Amino acid sequence: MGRTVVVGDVHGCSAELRALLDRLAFSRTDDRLVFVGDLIARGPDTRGVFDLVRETGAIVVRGNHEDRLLEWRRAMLARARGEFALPPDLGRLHSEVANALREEDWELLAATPVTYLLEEHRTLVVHAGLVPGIPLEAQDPAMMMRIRSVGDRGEARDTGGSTPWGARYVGPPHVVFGHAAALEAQVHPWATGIDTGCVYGGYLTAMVLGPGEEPPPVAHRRDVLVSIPARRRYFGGGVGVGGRAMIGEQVRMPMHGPGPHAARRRSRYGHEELSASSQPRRTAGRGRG
Ligand SMILES: [Mn+2]
Repeated sequence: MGRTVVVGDVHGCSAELRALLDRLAFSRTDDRLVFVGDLIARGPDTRGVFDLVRETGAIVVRGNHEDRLLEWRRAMLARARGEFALPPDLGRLHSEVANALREEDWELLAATPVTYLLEEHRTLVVHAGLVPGIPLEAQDPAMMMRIRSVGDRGEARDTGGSTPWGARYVGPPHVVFGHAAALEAQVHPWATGIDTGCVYGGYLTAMVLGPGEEPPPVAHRRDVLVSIPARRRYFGGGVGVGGRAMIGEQVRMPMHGPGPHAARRRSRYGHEELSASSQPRRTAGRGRG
């Protein structure tokens, strides 16, 4: 068995996904690929991402975007059978995705689990996160695809807040998640958020673990993270330039590329990645995922 590569929210950014796998010299025979979900929508090439998932035999954990499409699909199929069903209003963006998906894409989506346990790494992959203090088997799947923060009394919130859920969570297992986009990975003692906003012009980030390796302590967590910059901004979610992570927040920056926030250092893989020192701490943006 080779490495395990867990990839953050792709949102149709197939070119960046290919570039990331190339940079890792990903081996389709030896390495294992896992996605945190939200493969689809907002970006340019959802179909190309599905093709890559099939080519690599990857595991896909269900994101809130996939969940919404599946809910729509279930209702439409029920209607076709003459049953009463109210499909959710998909909106233009998701309607385009729904129309672009092929039968094999739907089958792949329908088979996605809400969580995936990587036993050898003592790590759980989930799209958005867990409610701290609640056993895994008692977690609400809908919230596991949507949680961002916890309130003063520890209650789960699907909006950004001052306390990211990961800051309160105590494992094991370690949790790798996406959904809450920010230019820098979220690094907590027992959780790592790897949605670095590729579709918003940020980065596509992966956690790369060797055989049997567990995510290292906070001080060394970034040693197992590899990021590549987006080729452009595909969706106006508001990644700030100049190092300000404003994804999905009120700040709107002019449309242009990855921008000057891209201070980098060399990782152990010899790749560019986000610099811990020159990036803002995770105080600002939590994306809409
Ligand atoms: Mn999401």
